[in-house]
Amino acid sequence: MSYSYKITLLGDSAVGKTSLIQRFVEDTFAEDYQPTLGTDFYAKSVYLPEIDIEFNLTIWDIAGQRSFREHISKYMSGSNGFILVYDLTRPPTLNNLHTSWERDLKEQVSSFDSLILIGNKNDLKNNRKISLEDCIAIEKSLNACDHLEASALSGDNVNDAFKKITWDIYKNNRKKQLQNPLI
Ligand code: G3D
Ligand code: MG
Repeated sequence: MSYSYKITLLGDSAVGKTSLIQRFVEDTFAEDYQPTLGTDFYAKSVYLPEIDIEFNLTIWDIAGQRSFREHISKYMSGSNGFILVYDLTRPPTLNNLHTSWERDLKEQVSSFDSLILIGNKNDLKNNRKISLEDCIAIEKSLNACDHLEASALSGDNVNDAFKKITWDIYKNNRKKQLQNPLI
């Protein structure tokens, strides 16, 4: 049996969405910043040894600029999971997850299986401006399955974040199927 999931990354411009995807998909980090225009998507499979299953992931990278926001519902629909990304050195990017991106999600996506939070750029230890308490408060209010601090630059926690959300989607899908075997 093969499993295919769509995972979409959301968050403000320049928090590192494209960099996280590139680290995960190609294990590279590009210094030259090319803002994402519109939408890109990538494919990568991930193997979870605990359950001996390989998952085919399609990962969608959506531009953070406000001008694209009204068009994004069609890209977000059908996503099994969302990765909400903020920048540990810029507090407004965390608050915007709560006030702006979460609102878009609620308005535009009827249902999804999992949501995880990534605080990116944890390599910039001296520039960190967000406390752990603030992150945990937002994690709770968004009802996220987990919250990870990661770095696309060093690679820290990047694979783990994608594996965790894959596992959580799988688990929640199984739960739904057991509750309603006709799905
Ligand atoms: P976006 O797709 O969310 O808009 P990008 O963000 O992936 O394009 O990254 C925006 C900027 O942040 C880029 O820098 C990129 O190199 C940097 N960046 C992304 N991830 C990390 C990280 O983990 N650590 C550090 N230190 N920088 C990161 P520039 O300078 O090109 O704007
Ligand atoms: Mg981008």
